[in-house]
Amino acid sequence: MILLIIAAKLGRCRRFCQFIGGPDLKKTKIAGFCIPSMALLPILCYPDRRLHTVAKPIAGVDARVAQLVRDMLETMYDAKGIGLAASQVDVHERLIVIDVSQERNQPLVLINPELVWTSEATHLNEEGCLSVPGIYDGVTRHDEVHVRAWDAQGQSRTIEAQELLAVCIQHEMDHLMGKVFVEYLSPLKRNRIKTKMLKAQREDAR
Ligand code: K1U
Ligand code: ZN
Repeated sequence: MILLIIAAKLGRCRRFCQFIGGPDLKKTKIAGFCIPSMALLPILCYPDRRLHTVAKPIAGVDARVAQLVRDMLETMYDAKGIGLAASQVDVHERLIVIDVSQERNQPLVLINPELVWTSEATHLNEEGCLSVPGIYDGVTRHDEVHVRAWDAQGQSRTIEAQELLAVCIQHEMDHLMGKVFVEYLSPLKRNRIKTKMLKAQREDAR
C-alpha cells in the first residue's frame, strides 16, 4: 500500500516538473547488450533559480548533443508539451526542440537560434509552460519571426514562423535567456503563482 502511494506521488511529479531523481532511462538491445538509448530528463520547476541561467552557444553537433536532442524530444513528447528548452532540463546551452503538429510527428530542432527578423505586429496569446504546470496566461508576442539556427545535423537553416510556432519559438528562446513567461505578468500574479508552485512542490515532496 505504502509503495503504491509513493509510486502515485512519483508519477504525479514526473508528469510535469521532475525536480527529483535522475533521468529515467529507456534501453535498446544492440548485439545482445542492453544500451540506454533515450532518457526522460527531469524538468526544473518554477521558481527554481536555475531557470534564470543564461544559456551558452553550442560549439558543434557531436554525439553528446545528438543524445541530448533525443532525450529532450522524448521528454517533450512524454510531458505532452509543444516545446522544450535545454535550460528547463538544467542544461544551459542554446538548444530547443519543438513540435506543434497535431500528429506529433514533426520535430524541429533549433541549435544556437537567433532571431533575424520580427514583425511589428504583435498579438496577445495564451501560454503555458512545462516548468509552471497548471498556469496559463496571456503574453504579447510578435506575430511572425524569422529565426536562424542549426538543425540536428548541424546545418544552418532559416525558419519563417507564424501562429503557434512563432509563439513557441519566442517562449523557448526566452528560456535560453533565463526568462520564464510568468515574468511578463504583474508582480501580484507572479507572486501568487510562486506561492502556488512552492506549495505544490512541498506537497509532492511529502
Ligand atoms: O517551454 C515549455 O515549457 C513548453 C510549452 C511551450 C508553449 C506552450 C504554449 C505557448 C507557448 C509555448 C508547452 O508546451 S506548455 C503545454 C502545452 O502543450 C500547451 C499549452 C498551451 C497551449 C498549447 C500547448
Ligand atoms: Zn516554458
